Amino acid sequence: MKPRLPAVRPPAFRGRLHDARTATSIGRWLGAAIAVCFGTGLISHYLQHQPGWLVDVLPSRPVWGYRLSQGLHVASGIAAIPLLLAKLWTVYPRLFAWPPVRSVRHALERLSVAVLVAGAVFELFTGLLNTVQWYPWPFSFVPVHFAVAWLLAGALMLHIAVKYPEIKAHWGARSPGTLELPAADGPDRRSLLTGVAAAVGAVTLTTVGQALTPLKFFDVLAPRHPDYGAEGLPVNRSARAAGTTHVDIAAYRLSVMGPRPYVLTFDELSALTQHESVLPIACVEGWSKSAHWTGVRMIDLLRRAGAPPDARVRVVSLEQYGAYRTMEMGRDYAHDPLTLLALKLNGQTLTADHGYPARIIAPNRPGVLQTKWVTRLEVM
Ligand SMILES: Nc1nc2c(c(=O)[nH]1)N[C@H]1C(S)=C(S)[C@@H](COP(=O)(O)O)O[C@H]1N2
Ligand SMILES: [Mo]
Repeated sequence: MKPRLPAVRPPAFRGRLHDARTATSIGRWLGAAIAVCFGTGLISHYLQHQPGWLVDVLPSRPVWGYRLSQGLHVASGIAAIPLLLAKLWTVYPRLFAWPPVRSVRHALERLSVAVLVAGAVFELFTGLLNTVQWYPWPFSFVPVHFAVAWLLAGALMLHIAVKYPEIKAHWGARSPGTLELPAADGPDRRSLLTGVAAAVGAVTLTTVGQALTPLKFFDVLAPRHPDYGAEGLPVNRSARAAGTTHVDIAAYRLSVMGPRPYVLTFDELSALTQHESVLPIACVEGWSKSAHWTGVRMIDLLRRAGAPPDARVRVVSLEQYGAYRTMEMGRDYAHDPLTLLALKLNGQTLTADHGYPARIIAPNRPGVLQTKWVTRLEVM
């Protein structure tokens, strides 16, 4: 005998694919992806927009920290897209539930779902477009993406709380005691879940190589490929866009302001003790690549200016306009022996696109703070 269908389910949605068990199966993976995305998003936000009280606490190690965290942020966000679509497809018959509001709990549930769906769609959409640096909206991406992330996190907690009884009933591999559902999973559910897993695998495999270089061969869909760019390293803001294509090297000066300020020509800078660091550029947009950098240690430049051991430093670029022409470094970063004012990349003089004549490279740092075309350091 067929189990009786609940009255709220219209006849068109008879299959098991729209039931609470399927919703739970997909929901826990979606929830996990959102949790990873949220956590790594917070890390990214606070590393890039360091609030005053954090500046001197943020660690410059591990060197690969930001690369891992931002790689996970973008990968979990991309994986969440097919998961969200599958989840919405699974639960959409509930949109037509009648009556629309049955109780206070039900009203709360529907409200949280509305915020949840809108927030999730907004975050994944704006995040995805940000990876291709396309901003077809009138607001600024970072503060809005950040604010809606909190809204989404709140709505998700509420949703989990409201749905807790159903989630609990359907969590296990088999759910004995749930009358609505027979113990065995039909091939329809298994096919759906396999299809969703395949979709997640496919979008992950074809994009994750932008940060996880051993998989770069499969990187056919990500906006960047780790190997395409001058000196085998992608370029975000080009010298042409920044107006720094033709730096007159005879006129170039590095000024270091501090208790004992000084000015160096490019030749004098090149004559200082050179050090090597192997560090990645890890762009907030998701691509990342490690490279071999040669240059003068920041700590040596600061000591020479008589900077105290807990000094921060402000870095100024030759670039005239642009959001990233200046940047500040906390104590840990400024005094990390791996932090360089780099003059060479992979053994060759920097190209204009990579920041000729001199650029910052520091460990565990978002790409946007790896300032190019550096002309001034200010001890703070
Ligand atoms: N002066 C300046 N430096 C900059 C930028 C910029 O716009 N202006 N962009 C940053 C960003 S977003 C990234 S990801 C890195 C990329 O470095 P690359 O182009 O050498 O790979 O440079 C950073 N340095
Ligand atoms: Mo970047």
